[in-house]
Amino acid sequence: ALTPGVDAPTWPAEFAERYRAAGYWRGETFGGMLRERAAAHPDRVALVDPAPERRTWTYRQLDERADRLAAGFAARGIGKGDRVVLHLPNVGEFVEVVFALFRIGALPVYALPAHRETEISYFCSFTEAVAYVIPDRHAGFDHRDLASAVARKAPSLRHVFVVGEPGEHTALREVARAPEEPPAGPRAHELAFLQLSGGTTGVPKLIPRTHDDYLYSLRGSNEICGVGPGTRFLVVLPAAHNFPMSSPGWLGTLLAGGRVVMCPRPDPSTAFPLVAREGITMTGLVPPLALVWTQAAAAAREDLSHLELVLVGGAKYSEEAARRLRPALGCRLMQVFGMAEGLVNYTRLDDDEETVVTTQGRPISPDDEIRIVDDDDRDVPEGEFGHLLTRGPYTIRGYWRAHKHNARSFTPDGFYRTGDLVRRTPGGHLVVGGRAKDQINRGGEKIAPEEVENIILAHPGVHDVSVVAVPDTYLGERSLAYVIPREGAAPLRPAQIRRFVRERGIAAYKVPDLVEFVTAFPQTGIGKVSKKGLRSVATAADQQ
Ligand code: J2J
Repeated sequence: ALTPGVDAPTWPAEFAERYRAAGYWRGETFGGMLRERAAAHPDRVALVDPAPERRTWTYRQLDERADRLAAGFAARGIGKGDRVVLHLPNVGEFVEVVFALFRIGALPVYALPAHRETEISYFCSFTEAVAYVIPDRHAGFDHRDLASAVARKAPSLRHVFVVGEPGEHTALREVARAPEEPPAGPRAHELAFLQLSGGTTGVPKLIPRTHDDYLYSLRGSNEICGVGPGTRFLVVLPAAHNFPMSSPGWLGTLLAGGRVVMCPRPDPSTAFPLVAREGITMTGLVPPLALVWTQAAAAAREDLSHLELVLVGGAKYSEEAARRLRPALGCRLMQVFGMAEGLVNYTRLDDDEETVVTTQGRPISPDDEIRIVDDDDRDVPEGEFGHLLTRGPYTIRGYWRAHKHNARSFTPDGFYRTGDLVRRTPGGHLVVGGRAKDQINRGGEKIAPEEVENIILAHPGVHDVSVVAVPDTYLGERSLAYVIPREGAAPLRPAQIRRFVRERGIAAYKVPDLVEFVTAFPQTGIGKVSKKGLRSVATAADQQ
């Protein structure tokens, strides 16, 4: 399960050789990386968890903690290649557990805090996970009950580890034990973890990333963003998401020997005091949050002067909003257009203001291959919009155990079909101009309409449903479910559909924002529902 190529396509040998020769892939693992950092500067603070009372980990303490937890996991039979679904909010234990799993070569599967029974059961069953790691309660929700329900459904699950009070499960604090002989860790070309795709299909796809490829993207990101030992990075977005993890994120900061500070909630009233108290220099935000921070900064009494750089990405950031960020927060702005599948683009620190506010940056690597093509995979004329295809030293060649889907998401020569529509400026920067994939980008949170449609279709009063994006001034997009009621069924109200979806146990951001009842969907030539048609109907309605 660990070797790329078995459960997912990997880079052909000639590419791997090239990436090694270029010095991108250095044969380093995450476990080894932390060991080196701890040897180089053992007493420097690596990690701060400010809530409820402030806890810190030096590099040596984090390294020792990872060893002890790794020993405890190994003693419970968790070994190389095993999958472990990690469902923790922004707490220090997130980092401890991840490095413990890296040490033994078990693969974290990064669930988002918002995920609920539908998603978690799927991750546990599909990956045949042996363990599931949760907080006791978070944001008013008891994860222990969720874990009990999931354990009944996923036969592979042998352990539930709880940060806090364990209930009927195992307390994470009981797991650590003195390390005996160090376990044979993973090799750098093997998988490090499974990241989640935003998704366009009924179930989320899993993204297999290796130590080699991910560490390269971190090194590249650190150089571009100027991350160093003095960096203090605030993890505002969920730590499990690829953006705050790697662009340059908490992993990039640890690689550079800097300090990671966990932010329990993203609102300015929580984050600004932390920025001031912890002397935060860098963070990453999605556009709606950047807007909230920009507005709140005017009235803020906290000292935000340590903040040097804010990265904004995950969804399209409007030019007007981008122009206001720097004056309001007194720091520099960098736009980032990335994806968990690999390719990450940044504007650069030496780009002029126009480039920073009007483009989404250019790739990390000179070996990131970019193609911009029409519907028939032919290159469009330079400067015109087209589909973005990419291949490179940290972009996957296929999803994990999804061979059929891979044939559609990748070209025969290994380019990933991002589903994004972009154009390239004369300066080589990309401008995102929309999307061809069937996905809703709700302020950076991705929704696969098919997943929500499948749930709504289970409602007895529903004949058919189509979920589409509608424009929204704050979030960029919201979701709208067009529902065709079943003939003869009792009349439905929108709230009933929304409640039905919520009660199925799904992430709250996937519950349709709006529900409308219709008698038919717009049709395309071949008689299939036209999502594009539905979107334009919705847009027109929105503008009335
Ligand atoms: C427009 N669309 C964007 C942007 C992502 C860094 C930053 C973001 C992600 C991420 C990430 C966008 N403007 N600036 O992993 O490391 C949309 C595109 C893209 C999809 C990927 C990172 N930045 N997007 O958002 O895997 O549609 O990663 O294909 O969640 O988000 O989503 P995701």
